[in-house]
Amino acid sequence: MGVVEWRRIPTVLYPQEIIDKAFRKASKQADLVDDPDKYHRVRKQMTRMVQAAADVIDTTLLNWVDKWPSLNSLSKFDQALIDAAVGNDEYRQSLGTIHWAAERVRKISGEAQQNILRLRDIDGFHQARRHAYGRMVSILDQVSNQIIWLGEARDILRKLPAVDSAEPIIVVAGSPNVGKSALISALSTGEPEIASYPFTTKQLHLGHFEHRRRAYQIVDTPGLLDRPMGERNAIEMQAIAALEHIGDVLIFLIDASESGGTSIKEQSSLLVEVRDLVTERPIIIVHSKSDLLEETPDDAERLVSIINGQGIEELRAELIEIIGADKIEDPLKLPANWHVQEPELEPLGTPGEIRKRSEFD
Ligand SMILES: Nc1nc2c(ncn2[C@@H]2O[C@H](COP(=O)(O)OP(=O)(O)OP(=O)(O)O)[C@@H](O)[C@H]2O)c(=O)[nH]1
Ligand SMILES: [Mg+2]
Repeated sequence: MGVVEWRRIPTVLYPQEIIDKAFRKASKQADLVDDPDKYHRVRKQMTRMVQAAADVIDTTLLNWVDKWPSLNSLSKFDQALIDAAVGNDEYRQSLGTIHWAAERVRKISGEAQQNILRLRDIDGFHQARRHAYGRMVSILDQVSNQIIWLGEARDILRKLPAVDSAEPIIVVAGSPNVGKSALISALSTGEPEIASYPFTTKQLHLGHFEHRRRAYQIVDTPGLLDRPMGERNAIEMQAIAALEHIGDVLIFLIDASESGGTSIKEQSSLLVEVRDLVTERPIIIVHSKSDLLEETPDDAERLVSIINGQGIEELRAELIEIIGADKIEDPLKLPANWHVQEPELEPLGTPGEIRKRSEFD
């Protein structure tokens, strides 16, 4: 499971554009036919037109089906994001229908070519070609909704964050304006990428740093946790559920200066909600904007500031340590918390019984 390169997915043409492209190519192919005998020439031309048009349609459609990743091959996080963004059922169904259309068009072409072979008059050749074209257009009409869906989905999916689930991921959560994006910039080498979640108009940041050849990715959650869970719609819940599936560590950022506009009390209750949601990853609590704090809050274990750099390198070191400790160094060694069950052995019986049994073998 690597990173989904939505940006590499080819543009989706409109159904009419596919048809135009196919028929244009087919006419060019017909022009290339060179036979002094009209009967044979037209027969060859019509055969080539049908073949060429079907080839264009069929390869265009199958190329899409091919380039779009199969949902099952994706990380749970990507699946959850795609579900929230465009719907996994629609995704599967659209690709399936388009695959069906490609097969139909290929079949129509085969049938028409057979037909032309059997016919004995020039008018018949023309008619067979026209008939095949009509059937191809009708197939594309039938799947035009799916094709249009695919084009729109591509535009949405291209903006999703491209995280590589094979590399460590750090998620930064917290109330609005607490400094999530600023922290990601401070931890990142280079400018963070700008992406979006499908359910908020806010731009999210995806940064990374490297340590011992591993790329640590850091992604934030703008606009995802701005409201209490009870007030959310289904799509937003899905998005938040995606958080469950992502990341090795979650940083929960608290702005004790309250300069972001959310009271400490509200921030604490958000933390309780996040703890409920993210049960299988370590959550580390970090107090941001330490430069603005007049006194250190009692419960502040980690203080960071992007203004004077306080705590940033310490935080990075801690993240590396937490994630590194998770890694299984010896591939044969199981993690400490794994329960190894002794196999239940059948009683072997006495040596005498065993000997008797083996005599029958
Ligand atoms: N003084 C000070 N200001 C900070 C610090 N970190 C962030 N800020 C400021 O706080 C404001 C919000 O920072 P962002 O990084 O945009 O916060 P955010 O959590 O990403 O906000 P949303 O994405 O809108 O939820 C900005 O004006 C930052 O400049 C800090 O360490 N010290
Ligand atoms: Mg932000």
